[in-house]
Amino acid sequence: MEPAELTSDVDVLVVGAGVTGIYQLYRVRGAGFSVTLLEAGDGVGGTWYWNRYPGARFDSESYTYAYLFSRELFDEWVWREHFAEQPETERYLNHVVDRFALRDHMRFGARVTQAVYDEASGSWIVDASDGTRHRARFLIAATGVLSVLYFPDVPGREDFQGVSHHTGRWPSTPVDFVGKRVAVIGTGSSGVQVVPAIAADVESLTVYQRTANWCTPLNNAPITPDEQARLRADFDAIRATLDASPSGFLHVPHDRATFEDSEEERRAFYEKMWSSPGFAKLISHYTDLLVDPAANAQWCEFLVDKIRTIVKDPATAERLIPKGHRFGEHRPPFVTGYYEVFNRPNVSLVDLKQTPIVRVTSTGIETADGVEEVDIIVWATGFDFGTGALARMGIRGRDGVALEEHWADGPRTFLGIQTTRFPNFFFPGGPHAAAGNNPRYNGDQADFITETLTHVRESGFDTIEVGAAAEEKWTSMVDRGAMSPGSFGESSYYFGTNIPGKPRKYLLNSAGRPRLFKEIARVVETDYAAFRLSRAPERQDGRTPPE
Ligand code: NA7
Repeated sequence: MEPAELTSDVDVLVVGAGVTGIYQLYRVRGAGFSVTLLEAGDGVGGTWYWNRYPGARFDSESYTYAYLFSRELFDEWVWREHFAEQPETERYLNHVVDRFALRDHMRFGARVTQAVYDEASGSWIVDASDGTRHRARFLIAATGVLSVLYFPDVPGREDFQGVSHHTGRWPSTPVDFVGKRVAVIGTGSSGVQVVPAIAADVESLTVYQRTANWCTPLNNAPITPDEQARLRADFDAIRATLDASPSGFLHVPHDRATFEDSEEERRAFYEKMWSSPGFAKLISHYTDLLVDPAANAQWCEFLVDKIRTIVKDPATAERLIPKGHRFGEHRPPFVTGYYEVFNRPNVSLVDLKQTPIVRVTSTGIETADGVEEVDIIVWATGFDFGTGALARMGIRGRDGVALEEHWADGPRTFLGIQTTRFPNFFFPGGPHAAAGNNPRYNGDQADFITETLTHVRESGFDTIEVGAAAEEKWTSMVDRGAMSPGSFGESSYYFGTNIPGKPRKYLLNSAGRPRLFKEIARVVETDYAAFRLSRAPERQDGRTPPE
């Protein structure tokens, strides 16, 4: 295929200017490749560009989520809070892009509509919604796991005449909540952030909850000048810890199991956990929290007490208590004043298991209990996780095979970065990435992809494609790991269960970073034996491509 007119003809095309795409661009530039980055939005940030709803913030510590590749960058950026709000994160990512002169390589408002592998030249032809066409030897989709919105198929959604936004496509002009009647649908990590952030402004707030979650306090705080100084002094140690941590956090694992402690000690420990920051409640918890149902139940009992103590109306408290799933079975949301909000006279909770939504009308939401008239609907109903964006980009590999067909029964990958039949195509931060602090794991993948591209170039080849055996081994390792007791449960969206018709396959890799590191080391030791490297037919010069 010969493109009519190319806007860019480069070594590498990166898709997505989120945390992973920015870093990938930085790395491949540093390795001397020419590169274009296409971004659908009008600015950088990816998740942190689109999810600008009130209350959106990190639940990984700001300085552990941030880039660690430059000490100067780490030193000069002053995070205001341990868990930064979206505007601060967006500012930070813009700062990084400008500081490292990456913006000139980026094209905004350019959503990839099609990416076709051209076998003869061993390159990708990529079309974007702004009418541009690009050719690149390597295509790297850093399109994120939470970028395709999910709207439930509720009758009448389009009929609503008021203001309506999904948390994952929040407008850049502020939404005025003051004095408005508001419905929030969905109580995952996004819903429980937005609810307390707007409760004081609105006239009324109705929260539509289908599944109650085990919410625990985020325990955010400003970073004091002393802490700022310590962070800077400890940069090397922080980086070393984060580079080695299985989940990419600084939290220190605990060394005791639940029933090794007396009831009194346990209670004190649970209080300590309740007051601990973010993911410490998973990582620094008793070692058996996620593997021993009895241990998990003890902690849940403690949380039930907390909910009943905080929420004054017993009926509301009961509805907020999760039923039928243990702590850690779903992605735990971390909250600031969420349960407390239900003590406000203007906030009410609808349990959709009792009274499901019948339809959205032009003026509100109808359940079996009648119509609740509202001015604003906030859809906090989640995303087509993991594979959503990749399956919608029109990616066509060898022999025109569509990625979404290749993955019709669920994703198949090696290292969560490549799949067979799609040479020179990589997807850091996509399906089969680890659970944990995303930038750390995705950064590992982006690093390895950069080394791989360099290896291909230095070996005089044009194309690289993972072999079927490596893909099968990695994919079955992921599928087996999904059944391990420490994994998220099958009812979590990490299995695609929130999307009707989506194959029920685990979309994370519960073996995490240690397994990734091990396999990368093996790839390097075996001189990339897991992959097939070749010369593009157009460039073979009569030489036989290596087997
Ligand atoms: P989530 O965690 O997928 O939450 C989506 C919420 O929307 C969840 O409460 C769902 O209830 C609810 N939902 C989904 N479909 C419906 C219907 N049909 N009716 C009512 N409610 C529904 O997405 P978030 O945006 O909150 O968080 C995504 C990630 O962002 C999070 O994991 C962090 O990594 C950051 P359900 O539980 O399915 O019953």
